Amino acid sequence: MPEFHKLAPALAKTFSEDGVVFIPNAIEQFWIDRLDSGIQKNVNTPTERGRIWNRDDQGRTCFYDSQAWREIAEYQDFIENSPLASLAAQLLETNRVNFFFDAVFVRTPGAQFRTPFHQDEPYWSVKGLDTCSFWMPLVPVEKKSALEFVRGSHRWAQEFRQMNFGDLTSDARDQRRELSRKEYEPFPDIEGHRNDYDILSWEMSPGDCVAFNGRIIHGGSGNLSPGCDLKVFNTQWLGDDIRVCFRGEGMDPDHSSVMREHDLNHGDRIGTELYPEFCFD
Ligand SMILES: O=C(O)CCC(=O)C(=O)O
Repeated sequence: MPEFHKLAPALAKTFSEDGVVFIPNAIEQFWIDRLDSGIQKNVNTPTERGRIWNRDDQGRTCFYDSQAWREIAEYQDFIENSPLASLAAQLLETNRVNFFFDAVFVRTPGAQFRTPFHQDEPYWSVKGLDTCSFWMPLVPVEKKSALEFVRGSHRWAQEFRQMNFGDLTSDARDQRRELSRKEYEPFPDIEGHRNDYDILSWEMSPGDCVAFNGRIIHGGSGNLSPGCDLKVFNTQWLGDDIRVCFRGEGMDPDHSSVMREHDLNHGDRIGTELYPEFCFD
């Protein structure tokens, strides 16, 4: 049974309106230490999905891996027993959430690489508004190095052309196709017109997390001061309106094969042992 961490109800309203909330002291030190040891294992022995997202000319890197939770006991323990499931359920104002997947972003000291602005849910094998992701640093983060969010953008109606991360990482697994029959809006140039947008970010300490909707525009992180590294453990959770969605553009992570093996097809409600369910009655 996961721990329950009671949130002030006002946070769910802010989450719904802004698409993002900062939750100080969400996680106890016990979990930070546990995840820290999990990340160490993960970096030393990446899964087949692990990759260096960016390496600069000084050898500083940003490592990415995902869906390692069944292989790394510390991650599995955290997902099944930490208060995160309860936080997701409260923010999504439901009593039932499913775990979707984990991801880690590990930058070496001084790494400057910033993740381009994007939305997450358009890349996924599911569709819907009821999603909640947690960006959780295991080390202190200066505001200039934290993930940034465009307030309220999860509710914008446009369907934007998302970044092809394959152009950035030269990794085939990051490739995204362009669908000729689909009309996309050009992705807004947030970085070039920062003053035109309401951009939120927070200075953070280990134990704090930022919860955000999978449709909110977000990016940044990196820009680390000399000597500062950044280790982030990230989890994604799914709520009531989420349905399986196989997308022609390509998916990351692409769960279509494993979903089909578990009899989950386009349009189905999420479930099965692939996506464990947590109920809070
Ligand atoms: O930490 C980062 O650089 C990127 C994080 C991100 O885009 C995400 O968690 O969805």
